[in-house]
Amino acid sequence: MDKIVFITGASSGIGAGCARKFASQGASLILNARNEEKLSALKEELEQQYGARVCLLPFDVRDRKTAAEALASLPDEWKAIDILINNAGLVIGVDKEHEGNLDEWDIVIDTNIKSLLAMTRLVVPGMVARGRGHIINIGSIAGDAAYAGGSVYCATKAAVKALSDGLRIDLVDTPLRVTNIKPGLVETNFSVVRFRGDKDKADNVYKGIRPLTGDDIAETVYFAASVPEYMQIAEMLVMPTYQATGTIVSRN
Ligand code: 8X3
Repeated sequence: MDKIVFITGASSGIGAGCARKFASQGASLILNARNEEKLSALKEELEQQYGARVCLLPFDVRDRKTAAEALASLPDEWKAIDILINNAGLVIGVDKEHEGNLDEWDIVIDTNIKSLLAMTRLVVPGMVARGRGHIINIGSIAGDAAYAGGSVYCATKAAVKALSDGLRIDLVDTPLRVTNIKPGLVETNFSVVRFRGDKDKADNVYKGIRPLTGDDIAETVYFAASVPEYMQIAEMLVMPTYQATGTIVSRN
């Protein structure tokens, strides 16, 4: 795949899985995350393992000004981004809507919604001008229906669905494509952050079920990116076999 792929939140989980998958298929990668050390290690791995071309853009996606400056600073040969994977996202806590911490929710809302929107706003005009591009948003099964302890997170992922659908409408007269990938139970650092670092509680989320991995989701992202240009995968809901909805899971 001879494309330039820009991935936010690329230092671990689904983002790192996507980096590996796209690198293995010959894509050139612009990798973003806050953790510069992890990004550098991933760059080295991708260069050694796949001979991939990798450019690092470490910044916090919530920092709009730095994001704009970082993208503007890209060398010319990296500017024509073909695929934007809006992956950076998180949740903190499982509090009830009327009891939770507004400052934590600011972080969740700012990252999952406003940063995704900002990256879209920064990257998509160039795609429109070039007449090619694909925006792949990492939504969630949580965007389909609210569940206990997930109110704000579910709302942000419902927003990702609306932003994906809205962008698809806005781009309907262009060759650009928009995809919303909605993972169910995927074992990454996600639950550790949700439970504020409590590894035991995080492990419990995946107890008695074989969860998906970041690499599994990366396969679906790559599939959406590699179907013929006349085809647009609008959405994909992807979950373990023993999961039926955001809350119905068969464990043994
Ligand atoms: C993460 C999946 O099951 O925690 O988006 O809602 S879940």
